[in-house]
Amino acid sequence: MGLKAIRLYQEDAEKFSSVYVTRQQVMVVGEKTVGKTSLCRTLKAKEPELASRDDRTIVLEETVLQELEAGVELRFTDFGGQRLYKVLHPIFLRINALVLVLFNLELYETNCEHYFKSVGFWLRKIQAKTPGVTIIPVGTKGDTVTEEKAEAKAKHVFDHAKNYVKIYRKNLENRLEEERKKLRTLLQTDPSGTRSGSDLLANIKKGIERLERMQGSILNVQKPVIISSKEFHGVDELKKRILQVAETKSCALPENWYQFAKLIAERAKKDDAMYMPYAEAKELWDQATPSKKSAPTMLESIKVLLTSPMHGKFNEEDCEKFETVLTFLHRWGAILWYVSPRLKDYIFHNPKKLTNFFKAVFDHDMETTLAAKRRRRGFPEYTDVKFEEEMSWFKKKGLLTKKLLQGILAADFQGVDLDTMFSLLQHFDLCYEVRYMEQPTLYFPWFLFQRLPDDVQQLWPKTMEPGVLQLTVEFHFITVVPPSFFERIQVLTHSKGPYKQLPRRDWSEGFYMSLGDVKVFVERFQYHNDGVLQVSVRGKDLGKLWEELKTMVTTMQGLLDQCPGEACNIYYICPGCIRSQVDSARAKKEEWTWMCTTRPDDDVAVSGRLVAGATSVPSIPCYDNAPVDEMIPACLQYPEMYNEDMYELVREYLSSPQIKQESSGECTNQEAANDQGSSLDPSSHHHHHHYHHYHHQHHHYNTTYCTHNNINNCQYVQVGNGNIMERVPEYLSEPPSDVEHWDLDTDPR
Ligand SMILES: Nc1nc2c(ncn2[C@@H]2O[C@H](COP(=O)(O)OP(=O)(O)OP(=O)(O)O)[C@@H](O)[C@H]2O)c(=O)[nH]1
Ligand SMILES: [Mg+2]
Repeated sequence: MGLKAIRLYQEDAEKFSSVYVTRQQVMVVGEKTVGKTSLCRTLKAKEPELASRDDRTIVLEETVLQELEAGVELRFTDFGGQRLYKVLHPIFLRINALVLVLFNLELYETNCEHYFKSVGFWLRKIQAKTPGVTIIPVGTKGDTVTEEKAEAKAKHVFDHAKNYVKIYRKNLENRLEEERKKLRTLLQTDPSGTRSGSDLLANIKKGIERLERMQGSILNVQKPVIISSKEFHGVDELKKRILQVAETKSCALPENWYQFAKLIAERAKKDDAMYMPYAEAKELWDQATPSKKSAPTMLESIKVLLTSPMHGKFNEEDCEKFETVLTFLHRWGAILWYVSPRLKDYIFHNPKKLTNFFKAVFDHDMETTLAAKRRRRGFPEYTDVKFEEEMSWFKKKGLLTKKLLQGILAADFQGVDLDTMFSLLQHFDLCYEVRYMEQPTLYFPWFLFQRLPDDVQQLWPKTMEPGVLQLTVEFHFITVVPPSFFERIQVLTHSKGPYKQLPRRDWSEGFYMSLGDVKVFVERFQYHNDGVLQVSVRGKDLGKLWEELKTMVTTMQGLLDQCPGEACNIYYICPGCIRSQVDSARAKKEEWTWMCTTRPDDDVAVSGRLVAGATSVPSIPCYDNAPVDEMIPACLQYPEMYNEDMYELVREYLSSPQIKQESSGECTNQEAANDQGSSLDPSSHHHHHHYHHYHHQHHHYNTTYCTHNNINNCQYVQVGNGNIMERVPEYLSEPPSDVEHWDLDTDPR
C-alpha cells in the first residue's frame, strides 16, 4: 500500500529541509441559497458579508484563507447549489478533505424528508465517493430562528446523521458476518471447493476483503455548528472547529516538494493553460530537486495523506517517485491528477481554467445555448434537419454529439485537447461516450429530466401476453443505489451490438429496450431502506431470456467492482410468482449467485426442494408446500438446467392458464410476521423479503414510506439471516418528485 511511498517520503525529508505548511481543503456543500457563499465571504472578511439574493454561484468559487497564527492555509471550495452542479463534487473531493454540509435553519423542518434533502443526501453521496472523510453539519441563518428552535433542528440533523452512520456500520457488520458464515459452510461441506465451483469461493473471499476495507472508512460526522453569517454568530466557533480538524492532518512538506508545488502554481498564473503535460511537470520537478540538504522527518503526519483503506495504491513504475509526489500534491490540494491511463499524462494545475470548462459544459440551459449559436449561424456544416435531429436526441435522451459540444467549446478553449477533457468528464462519471446512430456521442444523464414516457405502458404492459415469460433480478443496496451505477448500466446498454435502431426509451429512473425477441426493462427505486435496481427480461424463448439476463447481471456485477464503498445483494424473483401476479410481498426470492453456481441436483441434496411434478421433467414449487399445479419447471429457476429439450416443456407451462394466487395460509402468516417486525423465515437460507409490486413501475411507490417525524419512532425489522434493516429512517414520503434523480433537486430546469 502506501508504505513504499512513505519510505520515499522519508528519504526525501532526510535529504531536504522540511517546510511546515498545513493545507486543509474545505468543501462547502448544501442546497441552493443555504448561505454557502455568504459563509465563505464572512470567514474571509472576518465580519458579516452576505451574498446578495441573486448571487447564485455558478459551478464553484474558491476562497483561500491564510491562518498565519495556526500556520494553516484553509482552502474553501464553495459549490453552486443548483442541481446540475451537484454532480461535479467528486472531481474536487479528496480523501483528506473536510466537508461542511450546510442546512438552512430557517427552512429546515424536523422530518425525514427535510433531513434527507438537506443533509442525508450529501452523506450518502460522500460516503459513496470518498468514504471516511470528516463532515461538519452547519446550520445557517441562525439569526432567523430562536435559539431553542435552532438547537432542536441541529439535534434532529445530528441524530439522523449518527443514525445513518450507525445503520451503515451495522449493515456492513451483518453482511460481513453473513459472508463469513457462507464461507465457513462452504469450506465445511466442500473443503476443496470443487463442487461449488471455485468462482463462488473466490467471490466470497473477495467480498469479505472488500467489506473489511469498507469498515475502515466510514464517514466521521461531527457535532453540528450553528451560525449566522449575518450577525457573525458561531462563525469563529466554526473556524476553530475547522482548524482543529486541520491540525490532526497537518503535515510537513519536504522543501523540494513544496518548491515543486510553487513552481506549478507560478506556471498556472503565467500560462493560463488548463493542464500541463506530464513531461513538463517532470522538468519542473527536476528543477525543484537540487542536490543535497538535510531535514527532519514528519512521517506520521504525512501518512494520513498517503494511506487510506480505500485508496491506498500507488503505481510502481519507473517514475514512481515523481508519481508519489503527484499523488501527494493532489491530495494536498495543489493540483488535480488522476492515475487512470487516459489521464495520467495531464496535470491539472489551473483550477480556474478547469472551472471555466465545467461552466461551459454544465450549462443550465444548454438547449438554449445550442439554439442561440445556431441562430448566429453556428454549426455551418449542419443542415437544419440534421441539427434538429441531434437536438432531439439531446432533449429526449440526454445524448449530445461530440460535434455539437465541440462547436460550443471550441472558441473558448483553443489549444485544449477536448478529447482529453471528455475523458476527464468520463473518469468522473459526468458523461459517458456512446456511439449513437454511428456518431460519437456523449451521454449526460444529468441533462435527462424526462419522466416515464407515456408509451412505455404499451411497450411493457402490466399483464403479459399469453406465452410470454418474465425473468427478474434485483440488486439491493444499503440505503441507495450507488451514485452513477444506474447511469452506467444505461450507458453500457446504449452501445449494445448490432441493433442500430434499437427501440428504446430512457427516463431518469429507468430504461426500456427491445432486443428483437427479448425485451428489457430496468428501473431504479427505493424499497424501504434499500436502493433497488431491478432488471427484467420478457420473451417467449427461455434460452434467449437466460442469455440476456445473465449478460445484464454479469455487466452489473462487473460495475460493482468499481464501487468499492458498496455492498449489494442480488436476488432472483420466482418467475412463477411473477406470472401469477403474486403480491410482491409474497413473491419467492432466491439468491442469484447461489442459483447460478449451484447445480440443481446439489440443491435437491441441500434443500430437498426439487421434486418431480406433473411432468416427467423436474419441477419446483413456486413457494414452499405449493400444490402440484403451482409448480414451475425447474429450468425457470436454474439457468444450468435449461437445454433445448426443455423448450416444449416451457411452452406447455406458458400455455397453461395463469393462476392468480390467492392468499394462501402460509403467505398470510408471513405477512403477519412482517407486520410484527419479527424474523421472516429464519430456518431457510433463502431470504424472503417482504416485498412490493414489481409488475409495474407506477406501483413502486405504493409501499409505506417513512411518515414518522421522530427518530424514536423508527422501527427495525429483521430480514433473512439476521440482516437488520431499519424500516423507517430518513426516507422520503413521496418519492416521485424527490427520488427522481436521487441527486437532483426539484427546481425546474
Ligand atoms: N438572514 C440571513 N440571511 C442569509 C445568511 N446567509 C446568507 N443569507 C442570505 O441567503 C441568500 C443566499 O445566500 P448565498 O450565500 O448566496 O447562498 P449559496 O448557498 O451560496 O447559494 P448558491 O450559490 O445558489 O448555492 C442571500 O440572499 C443571503 O443574503 C444569514 O446568516 N442570515
Ligand atoms: Mg453560492
